Amino acid sequence: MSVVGIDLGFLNCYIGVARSGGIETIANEYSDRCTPACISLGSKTRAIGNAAKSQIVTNVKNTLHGFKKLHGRAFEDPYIQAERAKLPYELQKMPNGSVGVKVRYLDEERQFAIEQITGMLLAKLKETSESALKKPVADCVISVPSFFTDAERRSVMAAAQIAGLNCLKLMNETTAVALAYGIYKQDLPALEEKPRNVVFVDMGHSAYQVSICAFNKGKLKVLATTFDPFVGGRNFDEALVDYFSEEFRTKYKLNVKENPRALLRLYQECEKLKKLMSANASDLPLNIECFMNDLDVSSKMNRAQFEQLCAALLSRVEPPLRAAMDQAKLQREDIYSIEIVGGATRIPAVKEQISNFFCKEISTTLNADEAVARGCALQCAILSPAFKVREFSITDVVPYSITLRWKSSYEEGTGECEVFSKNHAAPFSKVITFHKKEPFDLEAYYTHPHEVPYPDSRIGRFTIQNVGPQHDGDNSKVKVKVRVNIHGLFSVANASIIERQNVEGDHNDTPMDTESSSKNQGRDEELDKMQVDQDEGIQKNQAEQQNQADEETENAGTEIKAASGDKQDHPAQPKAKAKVKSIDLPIQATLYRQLGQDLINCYIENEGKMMMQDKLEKERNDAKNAVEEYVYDFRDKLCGVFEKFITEEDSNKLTLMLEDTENWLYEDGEDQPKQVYMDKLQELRKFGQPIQERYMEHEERPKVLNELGKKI
Ligand code: ATP
Ligand code: K
Ligand code: MG
Repeated sequence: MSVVGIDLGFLNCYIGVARSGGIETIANEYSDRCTPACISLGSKTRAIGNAAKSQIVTNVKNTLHGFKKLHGRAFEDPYIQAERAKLPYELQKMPNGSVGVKVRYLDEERQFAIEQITGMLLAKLKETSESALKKPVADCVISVPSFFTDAERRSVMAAAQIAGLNCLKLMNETTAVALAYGIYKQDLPALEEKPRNVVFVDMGHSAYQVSICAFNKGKLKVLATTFDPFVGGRNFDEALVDYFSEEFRTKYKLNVKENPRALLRLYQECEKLKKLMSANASDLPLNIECFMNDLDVSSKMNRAQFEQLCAALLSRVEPPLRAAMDQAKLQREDIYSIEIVGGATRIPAVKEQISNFFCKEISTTLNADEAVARGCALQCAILSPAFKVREFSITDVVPYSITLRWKSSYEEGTGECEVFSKNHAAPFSKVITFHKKEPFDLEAYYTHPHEVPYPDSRIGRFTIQNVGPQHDGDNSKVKVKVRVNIHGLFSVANASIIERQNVEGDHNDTPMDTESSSKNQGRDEELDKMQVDQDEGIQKNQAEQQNQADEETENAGTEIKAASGDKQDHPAQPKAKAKVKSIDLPIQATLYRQLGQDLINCYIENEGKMMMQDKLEKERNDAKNAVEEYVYDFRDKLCGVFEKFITEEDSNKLTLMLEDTENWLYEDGEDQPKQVYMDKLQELRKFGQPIQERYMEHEERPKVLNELGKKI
């Protein structure tokens, strides 16, 4: 079984694999370890990765890039509308209200959901892994920004499913980096010692994330994550683009923003210039030939000017650092080191902001491009039963606090309670007890809508069904388990009703009273009561982590715990005369922006069709190329090695035929079915084969004679 970690970047994707010798990042068919997050749809085939990137400027409307943050959002979302105004391809509202694209593919107008697009990219990364490892790949760990909400995470999970991947964990990018940092460190403090606190900073193309982790031998605990989801390398590119567009408007009277192709070229050139400025502080040129209206344009910039231009962006580096320190309740002197990754942290002014804040040199020992993928591969190896890795426990955090609100349509009254606070350990389960007579709804949402980087703060609604009163008409005790799972997803995992039976004696002696003892029975009738029964930290050792990859196993395990708790209470209390029985209740969940499995299945089927189409198209092209190659090879040989084995007349005839075939390839034969090329090749071979045989025989003869000679 292969073990793969995928850094699903906004601009650049990387694949890490665990091999017996350690973690490696693997290269694609272009010998490039970075695969651009780019998909180009054509009239015959799709190009994904490097091949697509080269089409950004030539196939403007059908080349998709910059789509990572279109996941899990409503089409009307202000972020989507702002992106829509800038993206060169067309966004489309999907029937379920989420985001898709409208493109031309196979000479037809086609619509794709964002999950399908990321699905295509992930399928490509899967294929790259498979051809490098020479075996099938399914299990993987995929990175997501720590600030991704439930809807975004679920959308990426759906994309993985469409790609045929079995995502064992969605891993927060900065946590992956922390794992890549910690697992090889031999000198971490012992468990009973003060932990080593390390700050991880990742600024990529689209976002900026900070996390602070506490390390001890064999474990890491995330203390806080903070972020600015809207600042990254692309904002610096944009600042440059705005500046030069303005300059070209006055200098050359060009309206760059109205010409999508010119604008894309300017973006590419500005990105290059930005990178050059990281290495060089002096004046650097920006030249673009035939930019617009056949005009060549040129300008220049130096680092000081760039920093001035980006002052507002640079001022956004500090707040998340400060917030992380506040949330982790640490002082600067508590920090052992600051590790930075992500392409945009190579900007000297960004580094400077970070090191100034901590009054400390920053460390660049991690591979800035590959650390996320390596961490994901390590996590995948830890989760995979097929792999032996050093034990390392990882406790992540909940990025936004989560509140449950409840009401029932049958009774008056609502209530609410924050079930997970920001930076609460995750994965984590809690059992909450309600006293109810009727089915009821639990509405989960992010407590502070302003913290969530999009307007909709709902997570989902969970209806606890089949709830009824006790035999005596009293409220029933309903235990509800809520959890944030290994992917960082919230759910109401299960619910059960505790039924009293065979009551013969004092009702008040039932075990439930230990929980409701402080309550006035009368008030139970009016209002719902909730209390957090037990907190189960479930990130203790590797064995348990493995269980968590398998939701079923884990749920079953926790359920038994909850049930056995009741049973133990009961016999332990000599006064108790009632028996209790725990019965599981059905839960109906409605998750916001969740794709239905039917739709996902349909997308899986479509991806299969597109893959088949790509495969057939590749085979067709290969068949065509084979004809072309044969023509060139045959022609070379006719005036070379074959010369002695063919009459001049035949040779002339064949040369003419080869010329005809070559012309045909550029004209009528340009676009033919695979079989036509195969037949053509067969036909050429009919002429070539006999000459080839005569030639081979001649070549072999001396050798054969030689061999014979030796034997005699
Ligand atoms: P995200 O993390 O937002 O999903 P990503 O992981 O695809 O994005 P990275 O590959 O970490 O992003 O970084 C890409 C960004 O880093 C681009 O904006 C790129 O221009 C920038 N970058 C790379 N090298 C340099 C450099 N030497 N100087 C300045 N910027 C650089
Ligand atoms: K990346
Ligand atoms: Mg990244």
